[in-house]
Amino acid sequence: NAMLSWQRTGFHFQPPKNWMNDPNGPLYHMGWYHLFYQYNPDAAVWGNITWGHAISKDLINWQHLPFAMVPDHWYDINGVWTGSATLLNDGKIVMLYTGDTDQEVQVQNLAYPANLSDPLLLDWVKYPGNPVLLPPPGIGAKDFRDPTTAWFNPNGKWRVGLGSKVNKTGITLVYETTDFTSFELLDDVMHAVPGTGMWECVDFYPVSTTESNGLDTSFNGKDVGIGLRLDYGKYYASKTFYDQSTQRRILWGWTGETDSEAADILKGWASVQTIPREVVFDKKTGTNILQWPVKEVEKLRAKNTKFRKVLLKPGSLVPLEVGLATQLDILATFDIDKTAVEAAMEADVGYNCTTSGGSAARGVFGPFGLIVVADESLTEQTPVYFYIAKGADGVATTYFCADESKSSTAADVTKIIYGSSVPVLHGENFSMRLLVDHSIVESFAQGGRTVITARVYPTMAIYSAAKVFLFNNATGISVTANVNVWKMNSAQIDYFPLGRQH
Ligand code: DQQ
Repeated sequence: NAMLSWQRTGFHFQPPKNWMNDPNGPLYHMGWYHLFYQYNPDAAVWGNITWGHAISKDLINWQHLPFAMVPDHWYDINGVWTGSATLLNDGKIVMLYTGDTDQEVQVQNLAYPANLSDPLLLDWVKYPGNPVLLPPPGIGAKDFRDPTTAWFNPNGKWRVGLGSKVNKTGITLVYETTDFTSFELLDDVMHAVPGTGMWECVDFYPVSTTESNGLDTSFNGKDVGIGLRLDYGKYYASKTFYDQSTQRRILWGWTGETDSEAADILKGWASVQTIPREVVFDKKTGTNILQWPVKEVEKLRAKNTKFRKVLLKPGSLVPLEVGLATQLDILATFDIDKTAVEAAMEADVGYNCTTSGGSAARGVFGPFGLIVVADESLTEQTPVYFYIAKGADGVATTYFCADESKSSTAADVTKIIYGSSVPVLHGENFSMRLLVDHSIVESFAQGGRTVITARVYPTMAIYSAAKVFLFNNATGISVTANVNVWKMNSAQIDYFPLGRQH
């Protein structure tokens, strides 16, 4: 079926077939990036969870290796669940992960590479004394999972965070250890939020507020805690690691399918990982972090087409001739006189991407942006756009949205209009970057201050029928657009034992 085979991505990380979920234990070792992931070897739905394993020199081209860990002990027989790697000061690597036991109790287990001098880290040993942690008193047997990377505390001990809940309050438990086999639970939780339920895949890491490099997890600095959301779209169970070779903090995230399970079974696979993102603090706003696709993805950029100073009058739609538009990297900037807009505009209170009518609902100052994965007639289309609204306080707020509502004519697909506000500072134009890869669209506004990952399942806008447009549905402003479109080559994916020959 052409429609289903079109959905498979060209440059996002996917196993050859079957179900994948959370990224696990990412790390860099002896010249190789390692990614482990939750995997079902037997089907395109969740189950039999095993650790898939792949390596890369550049975070983009991958070699799949044999499974790192399979459910084969009483303490993980119902699944080798999510975990994280910690690089110790003596160069050793420890992996803590959650096992679902024969009694379906969530416990924490320790594993380590059999041979640290193997750059591929092919063989993993499960510690004979597993499990190393059982649910503590007061914590439910099914509410205790996903250990973080450990960080070195000034008291000379390692600390590990774990997601849990008490009643409906999501919490992060913290344990202290020196040897990763015996642990002591600290009296205080790290963080708790009533009403959020079970916290899965907690990730805890420092971000420098003064430097642009990433920080090792054990970096000890001042707490400036901010409550931000990483991605407003389909994005879950994310996990970072510190890449010591380039001094970057790199973020992985799992993007599941939003079509039906029956469709996943038909196509034989489910889920992708987002393009790894570098995470830095946004010194300009002082409030946001910036997420940006790692620069290595730019190696896949092929034919480039530029569109300069395209004037978009109110209500305009401009096709961008780029040829095959199924794998793209798009940079677009939009210029309007924002100060004049702010002065002129009436209050437009309560805009909300999800509930305000999507790209078709016209306001005075938006929406304007790009339309991707669209057929010629725009029966199927995925617009990604800005919308400027003025609050009751008189302050103009810019929203960044991705509208899936017309992304597919198929009925068995979830179609959401995603988005949130994004800071646009004085003197900045409006900018967005889109990574389009068949059924996934990752969108970054203002250098990565607000990010949205969407999944799209077109039935008509596939292969050469997929097009790109510029649009301006604002009634009150003209917008000038500058667009740079690259066609993206596919990543190179090798399967074991090819990877051994390196
Ligand atoms: N996925 C894992 C769990 C984790 C959940 C099981 C989050 O460890 O809590 O596959 O997607």
